[in-house]
Amino acid sequence: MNIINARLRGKTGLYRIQIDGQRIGAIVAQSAVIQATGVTDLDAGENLVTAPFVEPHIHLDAALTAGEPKWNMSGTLFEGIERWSERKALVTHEDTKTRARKTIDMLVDHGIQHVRTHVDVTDPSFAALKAMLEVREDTRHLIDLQIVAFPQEGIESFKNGRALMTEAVAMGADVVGGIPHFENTREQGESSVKFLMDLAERTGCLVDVHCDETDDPQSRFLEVLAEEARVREMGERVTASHTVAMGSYDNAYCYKLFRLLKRSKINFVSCPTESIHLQGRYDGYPKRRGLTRVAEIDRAGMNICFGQDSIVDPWYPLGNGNIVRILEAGLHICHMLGYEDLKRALDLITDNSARTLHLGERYGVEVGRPANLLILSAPDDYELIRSQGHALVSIREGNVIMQRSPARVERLLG
Ligand code: 17E
Ligand code: FE2
Repeated sequence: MNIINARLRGKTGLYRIQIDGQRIGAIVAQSAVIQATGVTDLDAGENLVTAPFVEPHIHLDAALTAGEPKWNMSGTLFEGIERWSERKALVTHEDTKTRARKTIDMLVDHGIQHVRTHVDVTDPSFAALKAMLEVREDTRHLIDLQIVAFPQEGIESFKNGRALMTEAVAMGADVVGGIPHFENTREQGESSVKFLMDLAERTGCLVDVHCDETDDPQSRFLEVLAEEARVREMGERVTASHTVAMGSYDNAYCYKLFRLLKRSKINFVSCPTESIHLQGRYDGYPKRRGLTRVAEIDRAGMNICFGQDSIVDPWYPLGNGNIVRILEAGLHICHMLGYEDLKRALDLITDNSARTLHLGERYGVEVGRPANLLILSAPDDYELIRSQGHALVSIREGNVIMQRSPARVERLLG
């Protein structure tokens, strides 16, 4: 199979991408637009062909539970955790699998093929984790799923938290999580980070910590995580999610912090729609945006990407799987609508996210890599955002797994 008349990010002109079985066999420059020949060609129509979109941060175990049994009325993270704790008591194996599968379908419909999901393991029954380990296998033909052992109610401040984390990794979680800002004391927050880094180092897991997801400028567990990563030389395998307290740090502290962050080589995930909704809730006016310093992290040469976090759960009532919507919102909220940012905006939901997930050579439009590709509805990053475009075709290991027909509008008067 060939994809013809394709534009590639960072390159000029048109290309033919030859797919040999499950791999990209060749990428050949075309001198002009060519005609498709039957079923062997997919015509990109002079639009972008990219590697799949990535969802680097979502909670599939909680998806589609908003309002069950009660709605989050304050819109805060902390009420979300309370509401989820009530819903968690009702979680079953089948309920989790059904909701996760529905949500994965939404992601696939928007061109996502790589997903990192946090799964709450502060539950001695491990009902959600057991279900999600099955979902990881059941959906391999659609997505690569990384499972984070996520201690929603704390490692130190939840009963047997350390043992639950250790057991979750032994059961097959890929990534070690944490939530230091939610632990009862600062000491517990610090010791939880040291514990989870030990666990990851011992088991070879990646690390992704919900870190400083609060407007409290005193929440400074990011420096602990970064220093642990630096000393152990694990930074490229470590991710700090949210870090929204950084939006409230003063510049003097942040200047010093950035030196450590750069040396640590850790990755960052921001969930802009979630954070603009959950944070700033204890402010009057002026009201903080409650996001991390996305543009500044990017400008400093560090790796940052965007995630959706929630789809219709106790923390966020909306969401439909469309990561381009998150990108558009994030660019607005983070003051990143400058031309230079728009030109390369897709980095934030493709290459940067793939680096966060440590996908290495399993990802990218390069000869020899898996034929996991999207045909988009626009010729470049800027136009995809402006037109609120979509992935029109999603190809996985050489097979078309999703095709979207663009909406057709009829003008009745000129
Ligand atoms: N849990 C948490 O601690 N923070 C979040 N943003 C979500 C779940 C969605
Ligand atoms: Fe999260």
